[in-house]
Amino acid sequence: MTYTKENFNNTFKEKINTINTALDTYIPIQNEIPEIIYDSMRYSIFAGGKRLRPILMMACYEALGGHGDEIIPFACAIEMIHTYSLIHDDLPTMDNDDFRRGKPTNHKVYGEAVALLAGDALLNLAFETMITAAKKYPQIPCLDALDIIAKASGTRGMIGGQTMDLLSENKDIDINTLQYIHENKTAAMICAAVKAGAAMAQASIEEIQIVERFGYCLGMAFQIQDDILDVISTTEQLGKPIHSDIKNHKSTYVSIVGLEESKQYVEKLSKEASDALHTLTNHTLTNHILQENGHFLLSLTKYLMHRSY
Ligand code: GRG
Repeated sequence: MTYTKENFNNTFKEKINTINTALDTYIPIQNEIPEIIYDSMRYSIFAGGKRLRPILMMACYEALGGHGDEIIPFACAIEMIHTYSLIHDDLPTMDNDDFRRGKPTNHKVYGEAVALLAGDALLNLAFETMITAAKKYPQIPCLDALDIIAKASGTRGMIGGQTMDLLSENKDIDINTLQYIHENKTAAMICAAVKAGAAMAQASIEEIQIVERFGYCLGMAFQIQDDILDVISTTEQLGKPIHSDIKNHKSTYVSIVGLEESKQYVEKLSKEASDALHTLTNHTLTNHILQENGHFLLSLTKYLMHRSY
């Protein structure tokens, strides 16, 4: 099945609903003290993210033959880690942003100390959620997924990228340093999402390598598109202030190689991501359900390349 824009949007919304329903079960609503920490965690988790990483993980899992709800705790966990990183990134000690996902940032509502703890709590809850699932489903290679996600969110992944980003503020960095930042801060978690999905589906080493290539190219394209949107989009569309990179004295693809070259690079990376998926759909994904998920991933790649928020 090839996705029309309408079909794609509907399927995307269905997948968001699945994730949101599951996330709702993991964070207590009321009657558990201290209430403020749960309120603060829920505030950012349900502030309206695209759920890109969990959706990618689930689609890869299903495209490579995985079925059943075993993937759901891992998909929710990666969204918890992503949300923690956004809460911390917005803090005054980091980017000092007032809006995220179209709403006041966590620390603007709950104060810096609670926002910091809410981020910490989401990170802990992510690992607790995955460990509980690993104990429940001994027949699934859950530890592989845990390993992939732990590494990608650590110092050789997202935190490494964020640290280099901080060190690079107010400096003229070269393209290799920027490449390191983008690869680690953003692409690592996107790549981890698809790789963990493939690993849990017990994909072959060759399939995991193709999926990894797909995730890397998609993650880089996604971040460079983010650099572009910071320049050409609007605050209303993005749900956060534009020109934040300039405000924070950060180098981006646009500031280093210019807008046109950045757009061309996004196209090149998106094509490479799609080529990787074609390899999977043509040679590996043998039945209807697997192919359908492959086509969904192709449409998602196209959608991300043309996104305006
Ligand atoms: C603080 C440890 C730590 C890490 C921060 C992810 C990150 C690293 C910072 C967030 C700020 C930022 C611009 C990161 C680049 C990646 C990116 C574009 C994140 C936003 O992801 P989306 O668009 O957000 O998937 P939603 O809100 O849709 O979930």
